[in-house]
Amino acid sequence: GGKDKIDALGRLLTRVLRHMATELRLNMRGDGFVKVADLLNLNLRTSANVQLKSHNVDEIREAVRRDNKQRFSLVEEDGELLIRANQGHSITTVESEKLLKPIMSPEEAPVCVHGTYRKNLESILASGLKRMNRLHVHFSCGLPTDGEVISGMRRDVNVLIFLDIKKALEDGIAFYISDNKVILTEGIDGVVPVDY
Ligand code: HQG
Repeated sequence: GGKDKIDALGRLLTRVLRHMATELRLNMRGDGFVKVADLLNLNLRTSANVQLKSHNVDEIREAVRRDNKQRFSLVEEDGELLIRANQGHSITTVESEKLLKPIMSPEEAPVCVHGTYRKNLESILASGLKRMNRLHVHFSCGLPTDGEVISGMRRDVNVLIFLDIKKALEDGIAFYISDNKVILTEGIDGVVPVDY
């Protein structure tokens, strides 16, 4: 039905805006925004087998609205509609300082927790939290048990790693918060050491 098509559109938007802009030669700004018009011109199909070209602006708006983790931002500038993913990027076109807001004090992030899986734990405890394919290591500012949908970790994680963000900030590691309240860091060369 229509819902499934919109969900499939949302999943494709996530992939394109976080990971594929460069290879698709999509014109993306340092703050991650691209023109919706450019996006709708791409020769891609959603998992519902719908051509991106046969979707329209209203359906993009609906996909953004329906996204439970508020993964996207839409803005209008100079009469043009722009869209971005709020976090989760692997493409290096985006710049942390332009996409995200710096965290200045630990009070801005009283809880900072990374969700992962038991199979990763031994490796994490040996080598720290790595950003892997993304630009940042991701943390949530709350727990799934807080009741709300939490951005920054998956629903099925079975290990929670709490970060001493106060200590990390004191040691000069930069942290940022996205529009959908995910806490992000490049750590030290992509790694948050075990010390924290
Ligand atoms: C793990 C989704 C072994 C890390 C989520 C994670 C989040 C290590 C995986 C966002 C490791 C990377 C980010 C080490 C880290 N050894 N494993 N040294 N260091 N890992 O997808 O944090 O929901 O790149 O624990 O919800 O899982 O789609 O990062 O398991 O918000 O908005 O390596 O992606 O966003 O996986 O997820 P990812 P993530 P959305």
